[in-house]
Amino acid sequence: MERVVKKMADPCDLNLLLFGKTGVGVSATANHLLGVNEFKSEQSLTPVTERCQIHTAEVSNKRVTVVDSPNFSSTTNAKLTAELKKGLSMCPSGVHAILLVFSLGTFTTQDMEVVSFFKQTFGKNAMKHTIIIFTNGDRLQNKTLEEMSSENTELSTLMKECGWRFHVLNNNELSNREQVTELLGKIEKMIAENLNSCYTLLMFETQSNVVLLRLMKPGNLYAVNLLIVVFLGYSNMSNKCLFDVKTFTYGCSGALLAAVAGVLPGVLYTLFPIAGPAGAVVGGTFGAAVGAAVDYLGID
Ligand SMILES: Nc1nc2c(ncn2[C@@H]2O[C@H](COP(=O)(O)OP(=O)(O)OP(=O)(O)O)[C@@H](O)[C@H]2O)c(=O)[nH]1
Ligand SMILES: [Mg+2]
Repeated sequence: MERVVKKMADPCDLNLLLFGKTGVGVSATANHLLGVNEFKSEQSLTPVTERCQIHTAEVSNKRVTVVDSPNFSSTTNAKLTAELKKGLSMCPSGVHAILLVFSLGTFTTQDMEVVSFFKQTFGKNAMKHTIIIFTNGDRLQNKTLEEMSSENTELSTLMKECGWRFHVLNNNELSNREQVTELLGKIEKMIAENLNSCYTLLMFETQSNVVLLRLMKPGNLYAVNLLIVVFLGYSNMSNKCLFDVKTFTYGCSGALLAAVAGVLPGVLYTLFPIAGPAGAVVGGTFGAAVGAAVDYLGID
């Protein structure tokens, strides 16, 4: 069962994590929120932000801490996940809100990839802490955001999952602090609904483990086990320099026996369904190691 730790923070503190596709204005939003120029933000054909960066400033009588992150598509998913862990560890009590940033006007295939990466990496728990930010508010023109989002199923689904919490920002209009005050109001409303709980590094890591466990599906583990068995048969055959079916079968049988021995405790412990195949893999590997040692020592 997933452990959800609710951490309380000083009500005057506000921790925010910003994340989005590269170039949509994540760092510009971070600067705009804090009224600073701490996060490098510029028009560029290559990603500008490469590491998570934290900065705290006082905004509307609150100590607001913002973590800017390297954005989706600027690195591999594994590296990005590791960097996001570092970012979350910068706020030990967790973040009150995740601001998921998109740019108004277009919603491309890459934006959809951001959405699926976000859902998979941050997990369901993150949704109640998420507010969607649309930058380039200067491009909204005559349509309402509801009208625009209804044109794209993925976007409207995401907005629904985030409880229709969104905010439009024009980062070019820095003198208009009203936009920031309004956003802080939305964040505070969400925090109250979440009883001041935070999205924590633990939740993020638990989600990463869930993704890892999905890869360890019983089917995958049995396939790995089969490979080990065949490999031991082959290595037994080549070690003995006897390239015949009998020697190959002996090798396979050794690994198979060890695999069965490994699978039994797993199957008995039925509460954990991957324990059976995982036991087979461990058993098979052990069988392979013993087989190799026996061959190496010349025992027949
Ligand atoms: N017109 C307009 N430009 C914006 C807005 N927000 C950001 N920009 C511009 O978009 C460009 C990219 O902004 P960044 O903040 O560097 O974008 P980022 O998402 O942090 O990008 P990387 O760090 O490179 O991944 C900059 O030139 C910003 O001035 C906005 O609301 N309106
Ligand atoms: Mg940036």
